[in-house]
Amino acid sequence: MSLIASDQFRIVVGLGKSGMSLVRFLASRGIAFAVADTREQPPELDTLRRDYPQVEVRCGELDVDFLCRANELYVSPGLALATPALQAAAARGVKLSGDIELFARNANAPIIAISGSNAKSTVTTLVGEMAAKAGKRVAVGGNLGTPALDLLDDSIELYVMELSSFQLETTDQLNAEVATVLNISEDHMDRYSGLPAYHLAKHRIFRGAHQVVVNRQDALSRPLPVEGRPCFSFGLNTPDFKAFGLREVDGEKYLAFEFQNLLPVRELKIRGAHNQSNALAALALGHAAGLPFEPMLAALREFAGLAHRCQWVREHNAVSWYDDSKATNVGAALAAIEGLGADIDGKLVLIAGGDGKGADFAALRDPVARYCRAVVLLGRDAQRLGQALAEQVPQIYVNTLDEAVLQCAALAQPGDAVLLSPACASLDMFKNFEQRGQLFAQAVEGLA
Ligand code: UMA
Ligand code: ADP
Repeated sequence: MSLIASDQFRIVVGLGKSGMSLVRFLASRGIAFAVADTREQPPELDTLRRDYPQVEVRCGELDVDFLCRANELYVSPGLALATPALQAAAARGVKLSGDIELFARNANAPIIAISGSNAKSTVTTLVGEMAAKAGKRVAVGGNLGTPALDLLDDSIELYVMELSSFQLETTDQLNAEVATVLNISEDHMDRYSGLPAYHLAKHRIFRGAHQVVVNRQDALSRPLPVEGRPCFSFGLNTPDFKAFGLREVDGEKYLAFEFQNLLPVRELKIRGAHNQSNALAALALGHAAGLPFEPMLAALREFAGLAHRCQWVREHNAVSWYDDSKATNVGAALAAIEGLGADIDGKLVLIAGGDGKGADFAALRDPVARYCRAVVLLGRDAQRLGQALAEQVPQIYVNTLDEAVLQCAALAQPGDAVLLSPACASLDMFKNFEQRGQLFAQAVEGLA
């Protein structure tokens, strides 16, 4: 492959899920490429060697001269663009791109594009189920589930894509039919210089979008050049024109569009104010994409929520236990504490901690003081988290999740709820947030 002119040669940087989807895509189109990964043993190495033995792979430290053999690098989301070798290649004229850019160039159906700090997976899944109910041939994926390029299929009528800031960094023109940033709060501060840089990455989702959906209650969700593009909004307050929100009639709260009541809130299976906001966001996105209300509302009535997102696990001694392991940042834990805290008669016993990704935990101080009976802290940033919550409520430090569950069982009183909502990533102690949630549920099931 070394003799191929550089203007026809690509290098896939990163050999995880996205990298492997790029390999399949490029190989299927007869495009010449090689692969590089900074890890000695990237996760898909065996698959690559088995299925594409002719493809050159370089593992370990990135070699700039090697990267400069390509005219374009497809960089995996897990690898920061600031990586010196990537910047050196870019300085020598190599274009940095990614799987979502390629996906957008090759998708032959409208795209609903969903980003935000929290609620992406919930809203993406909901919109996918709404579209399926409306009889559309729909593909759902991206940061959630199947990598974008593996979804490409000419028979698809609608793509519903969850996109992370990492994926958007390498995307120039998404050209979505409808795009949204559901909300913005601090996340991934170990990768960005601050909130503005993170915000900027997320807002690339609006490039070339035909319509936008904004969160009325989060100014940071609004793209600057909104003028001239159809725009729908969602929020928990009363809706006006082109807006989804909540209306109350005779003590009954409804999801509503403009002046029309659509569905009583009590018919939703998902709990908490944050989930009402998610339902409204999904309706706004589906409506903008032309889905009729009836099937969208049918999907909403059936949707019981995703695993590890404020998921009810068990009732034990009149205490309810919830797994919100997916709350990997402060904003998510905040929504869960406030949403669930306001919904129960008793108090919360909170399990939190893990890898804080450089976040500032101060925003948790007041809601914890208001809703929590005690906090049980574990993981790498347990001490830092405890200091931010200082003296608000009793703090108990533990080393394992099993220990945390035993402590909570002793602390909780009838009518209380125990909530695992860590405000931190899981990777310091677990394989991923799913494993953290599963081990929590196991320990809870095991309580005598
Ligand atoms: N890595 C290296 N060297 C490399 C390439 C990657 O050390 O050369 C490391 C990264 O730092 C990271 C890990 O390997 O810690 C995985 O990175 P990756 O880019 O290979 O990841 P993929 O397996 O391709 O998975 C990615 C998304 N992962 C990330 O953005 C970290 C998956 O989202 C996504 O489902 C998948 O593509 C398919 O599109 C996961 C995620 O955690 C769920 N996303 C973050 C989040 O939701 O907060 C953004
Ligand atoms: P994402 O894919 O963006 O991580 P998820 O739908 O998986 O979003 O939800 C992750 C966590 O975010 C949930 O566990 C919950 O704690 C929190 N969450 C859900 N909805 C909202 C919302 N509307 N605003 C803030 N946090 C939310």
